[in-house]
Amino acid sequence: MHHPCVTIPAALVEKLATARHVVVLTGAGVSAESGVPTFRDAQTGLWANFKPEDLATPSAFRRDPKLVWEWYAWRRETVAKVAPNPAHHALTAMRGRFRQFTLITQNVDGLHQRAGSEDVIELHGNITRTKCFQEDIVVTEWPDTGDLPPKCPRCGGLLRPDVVWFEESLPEGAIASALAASRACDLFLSVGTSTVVYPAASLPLEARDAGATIVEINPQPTPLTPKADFVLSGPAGVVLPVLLKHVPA
Ligand code: BJW
Repeated sequence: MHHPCVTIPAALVEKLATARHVVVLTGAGVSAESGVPTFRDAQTGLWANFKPEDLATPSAFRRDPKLVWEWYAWRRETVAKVAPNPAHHALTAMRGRFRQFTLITQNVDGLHQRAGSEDVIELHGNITRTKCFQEDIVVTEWPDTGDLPPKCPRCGGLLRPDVVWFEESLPEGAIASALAASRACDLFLSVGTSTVVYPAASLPLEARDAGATIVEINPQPTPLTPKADFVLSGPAGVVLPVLLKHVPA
């Protein structure tokens, strides 16, 4: 897909030709063109009156586990119905073109993997997995008792999605590898993320402090924008395929 409005600056083309380790951090914007609503977009339909910030927390789950479970069930259905878009596919294709390539995502939708990306670092978990709220272990099967949320087959605790809520820590291995890659890369792409949620938002800053070139791909400005070396303002599904064309095969 070519888009006449996207021009890649010559200095970035040069950087793409010489970069040895590229890190990409993605956020909800990368899945927007697949039809997955972003986090800070107004929600629609049934969920229009709820703010994600008020649902994606342990206290929300304690207060009203059924509500939170049903919100995730609804989102799980959306994710199952949609497909990866040209942004996901461009990132999958990019991998083999650099000596080292690290794909880090804040998304829980698994669309990078469905587009064929391997070794994706998932910072905020995956909505298709379920774990026990009590024991914090992944559960793959449970008896259908009609309870919502369903109960843990081991301990009877409530089941919840295996995602990272506010105030919870990120999976240790995931954030450690993400941080190490960000500090070691020479080119860092921040794609479709508002860069307001920490610690994920610190990754481009760490990369920048370590001397990497920072590229932001987003139709809207973010707190990272003034700190980026290049800003490609547009939808990821349009910009990334154009960018890919400038990466030597
Ligand atoms: C497009 C597009 C297109 C649209 N193409 N782009 C330091 C400072 C301040 C606060 C903190 C701090 N450290 C920790 C905190 C607290 C908190 C935090 O960051 N709060 C801030 C909001 C103030 N962080 C945490 O609590 C984290 N845990 C933690 O730090 O543990 C230690 C601790 C323990 C005890 C107490 C306190 C701390 C955990 C954060 C977990 C975040 N979880 C969520 C939910 C996941 C599950 C689920 O999906 O339900 O993760 S929140 C939500 O935000 C989700 C996302 O991954 C994350 C980031 O959002 P993202 O992806 O950037 O989406 P949007 O919607 O914000 O933006 C979309 C962007 O796309 C926009 O810019 C659009 O313009 C753009 N766009 N169309 C390209 N076509």
